[in-house]
Amino acid sequence: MRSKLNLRAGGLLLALPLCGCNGTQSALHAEGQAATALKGLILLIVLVCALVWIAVVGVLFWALLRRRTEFAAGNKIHDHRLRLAVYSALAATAIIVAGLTVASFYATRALYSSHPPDVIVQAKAQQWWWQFTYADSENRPLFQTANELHIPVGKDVLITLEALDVIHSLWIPALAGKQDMIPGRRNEQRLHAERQGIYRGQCAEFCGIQHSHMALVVVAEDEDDYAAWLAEQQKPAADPITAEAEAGRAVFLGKPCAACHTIRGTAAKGSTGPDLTHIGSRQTLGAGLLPVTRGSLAAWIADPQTLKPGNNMPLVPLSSDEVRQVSAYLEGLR
Ligand code: HEC
Ligand SMILES: [Cu+2]
Repeated sequence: MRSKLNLRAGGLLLALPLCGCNGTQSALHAEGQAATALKGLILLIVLVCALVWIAVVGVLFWALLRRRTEFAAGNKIHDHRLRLAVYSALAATAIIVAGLTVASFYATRALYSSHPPDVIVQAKAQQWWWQFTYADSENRPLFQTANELHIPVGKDVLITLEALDVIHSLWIPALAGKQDMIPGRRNEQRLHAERQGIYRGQCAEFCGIQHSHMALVVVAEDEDDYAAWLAEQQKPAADPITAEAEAGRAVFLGKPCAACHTIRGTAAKGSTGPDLTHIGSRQTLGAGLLPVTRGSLAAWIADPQTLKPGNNMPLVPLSSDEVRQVSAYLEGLR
């Protein structure tokens, strides 16, 4: 009974890694140029190592079986045959290592492109969210957003990477390799999505208590959808259309919220937290923590420290009416 249970538990444990393979965040579901090059390299190395393993284990068994019969016959292995075997193994090792080195050189080269990019985004990582600034072709900032990237399919996107506090790392496995974001240093990442889709990325360098809740969404869309999104995002915030949302705006502007958050077109010009100008159009809040809905906005505003303990937004005491009004206002910011 016990061993059966153990077996089952073992089976479950073995199956656990498979849960990670559902596509939106998997290096094995490559949908970007860089990710495709990396996937080829991963599969090549796994294949070669598997063949080497099979060969080594095969020789081991052969030796074990042979030893008995040889012993029985009182034979000794001839010196020159032993030497030949050792030299061939050395040569095979050198060839395999050199071959994999060349393969990884070419795969790495495919990650960098010297083309001028079609889109430039400046990314700043901080505990525990991503700030994205879209820029024009001269790298002049157009607008800011957070935790969600939109990119046009088939175009070259350059992301400049900075970190404001500790080391973070940007990793969108289905699109590209991983690149560190280091305070005081500028790194770069190229994205080139081959297919439309929504991909998930994740901070890949342990950066503190909420590291696991530092995710991002990447929406790869066709050129028209991308252009429409870009145009919407550049606009200032929509005016509230209900009395409740109108009251919510007044609460937001009258409370410390406005000191930490920017809502373009209003007096809120803070920069400690994410730009909320179009928060209602984003898929998630809290860097992938919850989907954006009226309810999750209210829950977040009422108590951000229970939903994402230790994050840098303090609890701002509001009455339940105020929470309702502010969440109505923010949900309307599409
Ligand atoms: C001391 C600065 C500060 C104050 C005050 C503050 N916030 Fe925040 N806020 C933050 C930070 C930092 C985050 C990002 C937290 C994270 O995801 O780790 C955030 C996140 C948010 C988000 C989620 C945004 C996103 O894209 O994920 C919303 C919505 C929000 N704040 C609304 C408010 C409202 C409403 C108030 C006032 C009641 C307020 N904030 C007060 C700093 C602040
Ligand atoms: Cu991080």
